[in-house]
Amino acid sequence: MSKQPEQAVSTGAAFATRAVHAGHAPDPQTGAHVQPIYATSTFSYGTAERGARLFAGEESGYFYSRLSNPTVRAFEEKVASLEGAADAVAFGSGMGAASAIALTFLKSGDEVAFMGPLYGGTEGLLRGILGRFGVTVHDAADLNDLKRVVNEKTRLVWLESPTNPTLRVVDLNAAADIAHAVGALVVVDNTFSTPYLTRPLELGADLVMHSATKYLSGHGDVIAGVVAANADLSAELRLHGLRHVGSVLGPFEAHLLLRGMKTLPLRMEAHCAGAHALAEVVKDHPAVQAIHYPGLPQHPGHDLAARQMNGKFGGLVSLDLGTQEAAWRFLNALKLFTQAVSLGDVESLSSHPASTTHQLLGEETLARQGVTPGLVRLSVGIEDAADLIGDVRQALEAGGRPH
Ligand code: 3LM
Repeated sequence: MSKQPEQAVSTGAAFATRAVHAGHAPDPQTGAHVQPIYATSTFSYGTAERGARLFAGEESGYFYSRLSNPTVRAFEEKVASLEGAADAVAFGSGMGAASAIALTFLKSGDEVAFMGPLYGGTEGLLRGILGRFGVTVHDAADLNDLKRVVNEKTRLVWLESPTNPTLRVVDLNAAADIAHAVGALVVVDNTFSTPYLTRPLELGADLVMHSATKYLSGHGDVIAGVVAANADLSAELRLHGLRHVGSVLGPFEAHLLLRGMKTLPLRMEAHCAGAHALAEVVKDHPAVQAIHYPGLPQHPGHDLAARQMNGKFGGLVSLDLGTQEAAWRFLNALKLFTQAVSLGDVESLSSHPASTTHQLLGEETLARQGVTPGLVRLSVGIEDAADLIGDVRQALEAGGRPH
């Protein structure tokens, strides 16, 4: 058995090759073909001298799984490779990643600007918690508004594209220019696009975060988060946001993520094709008052999405059915789309954002951000598109008639 570690995949390899191979290689000791699960909290450093060197950062190596673990490290390296980042740091959830960014890079007196809507939990963090620590938060309606609210105190500009749940496409390059003009760092939550469609670091972002719970995992069996960035920002985030805050990803979850990410390109192709086909069919249905899908030419962000999302438009479709009653009737009539929050799973999921994921934002904010009572969010899975379209059609028919 060879003791030589095999070459990790080269950075020049294509995306699908890196999705399969980046971050791990057959284990040099055993030849194990899949990255082993290192279920250990601590690592023997052998001598007191080596322990001191590890803690002083004079020698690199594993010594405690809150700081680093080989299975988790493989996941971080795979994400870094796919996002085109120097490094990545894994967290126990998407919200763990978001709060680590806030606690690492903000201090009292700083300001944060975001372009809403963001995922309800992220807005909850920004609006509900940061104010208590003396951080001022601005909600910008569009790029002009963003330009107006940023100033020399702005430390972070927080963006999502497409937005959850309204699927607005944000011009990341233009927003990054506005942020950098005042010296702010740009955080892009890339959960909805995934690096297969959009690589925000190439468009000027400084930190790219994910709820890895969603498309990166793809199978609805793990809660996880991750942030990709350059070496300096990653090191700061690992030291303060991970080591001193502690939202840690476990090795079993990292294993599931590594397995899921190998098929990210295949799954994204299927999600995008299914969502596009569904949007084309239901857009003219009389029960649909508005449809939000960046792949439709009438979507205001269509041209931008075509450039920014690798010619594809994602796996989410939001429909406005006019009233909460119509939305709920529709959701209750769906058979293949499971009613559940979350998204990006191989199974199709459906939800009513105003009463679930975004409920805490309150009526006034929801109305301003377009999260209307009639809005339903469909996360299109990888089932047969004709079956999914048939299900949505029958539920639209049923939704038109009160029970
Ligand atoms: C949801 N979203 O159904 P976790 N960023 C984005 C997200 O969509 C999410 C997070 C961060 C949903 C979850 S709501 C109770 C269920 C764009 C999560 C947070 O901490 O891994 O859940 O990520 O929209």
